[in-house]
Amino acid sequence: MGKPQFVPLSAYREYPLPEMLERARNFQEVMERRRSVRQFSDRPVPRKLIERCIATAVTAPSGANMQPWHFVAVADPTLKRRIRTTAEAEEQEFYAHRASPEWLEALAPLGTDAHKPFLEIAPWLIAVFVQKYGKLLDGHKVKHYYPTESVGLATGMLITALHYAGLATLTHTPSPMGFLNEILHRPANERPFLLLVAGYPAPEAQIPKIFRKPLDEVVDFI
Ligand code: IYR
Repeated sequence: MGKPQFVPLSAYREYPLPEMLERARNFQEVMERRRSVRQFSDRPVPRKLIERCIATAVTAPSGANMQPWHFVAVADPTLKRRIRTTAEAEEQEFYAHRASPEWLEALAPLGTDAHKPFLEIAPWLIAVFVQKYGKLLDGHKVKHYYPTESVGLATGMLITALHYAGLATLTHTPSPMGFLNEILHRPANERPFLLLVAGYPAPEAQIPKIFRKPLDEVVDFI
């Protein structure tokens, strides 16, 4: 069994309370400007920017610190085209047959359909995978704890990092997504979690007129 080892919490920084409130307010203002975007520009985004945002995502907490995630950042046009073609075929099935009437009704205000040109236009598609279990070099399996929750946390931080840097994103879940393992050559212990589309928004980008629930509806202080 690994013995715990401890080091001082030297990276923690305390701020005076007024400064904390100011920081929290400023960050709220930044995050309130985040919206999912479905019309992207083809303007290139350098790899180093995506890499930095992924480096932020992997600071997320994870069950037993197993870090059960894998990210594949795709800029290659041939791969993006394959992903688009395959995703659109699945989405056509989804919209025509698989989705329940109730689901289609819930999606109606978003104005989505099976047409996904952004999968080819946006400069980056970041496929996020959950490792259901880990694999040692000798092939032994390592149990992962709360892998889905952990990858959800990392993905939230990735979306935040990309937005904070100044990029637009779309959290995209073509269903089912198993084809991503095949196209991106990911092993059987990994399950696609979602596809994050990232880039500049198209100058003419429009977003659905939808609203966030008011805070008092989603929070109780007791
Ligand atoms: N995957 C489909 C449908 C879809 C599902 C949910 I849940 C959304 O929030 C949005 C869309 C699509 O991408 O069109």
